[in-house]
Amino acid sequence: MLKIDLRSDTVTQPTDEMRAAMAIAPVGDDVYGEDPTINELEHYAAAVIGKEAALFVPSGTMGNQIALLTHTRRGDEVVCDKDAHIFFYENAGAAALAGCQLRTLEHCDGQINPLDFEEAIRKVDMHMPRTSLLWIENSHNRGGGTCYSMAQLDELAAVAQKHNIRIHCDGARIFNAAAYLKLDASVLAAHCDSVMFCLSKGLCAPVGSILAGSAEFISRARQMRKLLGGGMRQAGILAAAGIIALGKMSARLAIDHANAKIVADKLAANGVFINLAKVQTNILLFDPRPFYATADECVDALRAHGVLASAFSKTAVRFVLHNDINDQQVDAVLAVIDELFKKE
Ligand code: TLP
Repeated sequence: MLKIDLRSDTVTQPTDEMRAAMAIAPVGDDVYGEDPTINELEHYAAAVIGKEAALFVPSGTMGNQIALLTHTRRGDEVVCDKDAHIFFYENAGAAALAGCQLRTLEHCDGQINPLDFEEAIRKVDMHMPRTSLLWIENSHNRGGGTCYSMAQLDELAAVAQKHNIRIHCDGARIFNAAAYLKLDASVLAAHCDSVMFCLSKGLCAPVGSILAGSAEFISRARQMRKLLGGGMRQAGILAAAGIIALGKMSARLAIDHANAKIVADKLAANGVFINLAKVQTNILLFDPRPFYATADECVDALRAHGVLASAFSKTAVRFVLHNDINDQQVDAVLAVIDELFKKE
């Protein structure tokens, strides 16, 4: 039976080259700082993203939580948008671990308006928390893979600077944003005091993410990683795949974006409600009504035809294109769309 997995780019398999590199990677105890492959990945990642230092962490979630723990004090307020991964999918870690309150703002396709941000900043008052961090997500997952433009980032950064607030970028898919905007990822990260990006999504590494920032920030972050139990030992085996992910896999992300557009155009042509302007990267969201009453029903029908997708809300289905979806599989998805979304 056909099985095409569009649930997420987290499902990608490591490439043969990654597996070969993993088999021969020199390793050591990373908690002692002695894993040469992890050290190489961290130096390389810092250079690619344009920061002084970087830290290899087991997951994007841990990278985000370490960033919060490192930037904030208990009782601080962190401004993010109301669909941010940190708010939606991290088990209230901001409250449970860092003791922070998230101030969630409305957004436009995942992007926070600088005026809304400025309005949300607390004045100095004994009754109020300190606003210490602006949290942005680029590309934006629940926004549908949408990206901040450089002009939007410039404006947000100007407000943050004026109020002495630091910026963290959840850049789980920052290389997708960079490919869409035709900019270097380091340019997109330039205004941010810290950035997290995932090696294990569109870049296909089996495990791991990077947290990057100033040398001082990363030295404190290293301690927070240990606090959370994320100090790994001979994990150079994983970092070896990460080096290939970083060096070779971002150049092909445009293929996933082109495939996402092909699938989105087909959905639109069949009368499915999808905002084509929002299909910028490898994620697409669509509303399956009136063909299916709910996203869950649509996901079930797709699964019965061999296509796996995610229900993102009651009325939003998510497809994610990635390296393991080739041209034939894209064609097969188009055929399933023809079968399941028929105009009367
Ligand atoms: N996103 C996953 C799910 O958690 C929803 C997915 O399938 O898209 N930031 C962003 C923007 C993410 O999309 C994700 C994962 C993370 C952080 C967390 O990364 P991991 O899964 O490595 O902890």
